Amino acid sequence: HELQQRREGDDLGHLAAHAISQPLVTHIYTADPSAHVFDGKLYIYPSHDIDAGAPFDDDGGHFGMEDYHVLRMDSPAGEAVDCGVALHVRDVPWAEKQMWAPDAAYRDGRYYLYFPAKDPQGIFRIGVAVADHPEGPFTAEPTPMEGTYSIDPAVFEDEDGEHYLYFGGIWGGQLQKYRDNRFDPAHEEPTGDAPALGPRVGRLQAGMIQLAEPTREVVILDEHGQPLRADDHARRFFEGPWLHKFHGRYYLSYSTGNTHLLCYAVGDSPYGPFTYKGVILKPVVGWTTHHSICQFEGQWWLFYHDALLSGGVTHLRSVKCTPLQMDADGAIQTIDPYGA
Ligand code: FUB
Repeated sequence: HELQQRREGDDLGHLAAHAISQPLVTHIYTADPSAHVFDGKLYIYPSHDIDAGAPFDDDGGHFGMEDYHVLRMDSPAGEAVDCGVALHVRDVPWAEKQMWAPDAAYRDGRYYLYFPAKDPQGIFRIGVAVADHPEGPFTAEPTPMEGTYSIDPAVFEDEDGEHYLYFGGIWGGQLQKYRDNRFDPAHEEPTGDAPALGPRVGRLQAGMIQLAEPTREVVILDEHGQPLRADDHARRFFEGPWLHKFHGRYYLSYSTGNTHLLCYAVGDSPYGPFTYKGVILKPVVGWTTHHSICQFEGQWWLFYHDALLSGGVTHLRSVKCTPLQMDADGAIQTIDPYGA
């Protein structure tokens, strides 16, 4: 079963001995870390993994998360403090279940938590919640953000102060059910030499709780300037978009899902297009891989997760961080999470 533990044949003890980093916290399971520097400290906004008792299915129904905890660190080398429950699904009027990968942003004295969850009809929507402090508690808006859908929101603040919301994930994340922002349950992931689906992007209004424009598709090109093909599973977008900027260029990074890689592509606008460049992180223990990239006091860091602590249970993951080498020519050096 594809969504169950990948790498069943792995010697987890051997991988643990060679792991390049340790979980940031071990008293709870955490995943999908979105890291930001606010007020000189690192704040990490992860999913809070639990065993909700939901059966495994091909749509990720076993990822039954119910709330978010925010982690705070004085530095990447320091201890991670669990700031407690920042938002619970019971306090989100429109949401029923599956609080998946979140992100956060700051503007004009307030903090915003962006999160996906399923509504009572089983459709993923993206909501926003507001707080006066980076660790929350966050108060959810009564309805999902208009014009959003699917999963894995990520907010990028450009140097001119504009914020852009990226989102999307195929398969259980439902992105394949949409074309031109319209839902049709008959749609599936494209196949063969058709262009792969990209994540969505839209600029946010200054108030940060609505989009300023309809979202558009982010196109990822190959080395010949052609859109990545749908059957190029080692490179095509699957889920977990993230944006960062380096030497004036925009870096889109993402998970390839069923090939278990974190990849990156580079462009000259937050809207893209982006050209595929390479692999950031080789496969981790567990089916999913999901990350963020954050600069702290001049050093770039990769925040990611794996399922080593739970012995490979794919929906019980732990967030970790490791230095990320951005070369002067703009290339990112590939990381092996187990040091080989
Ligand atoms: O944590 C639930 C889902 O698994 C996330 O939304 C995906 O990115 C994957 O990590």
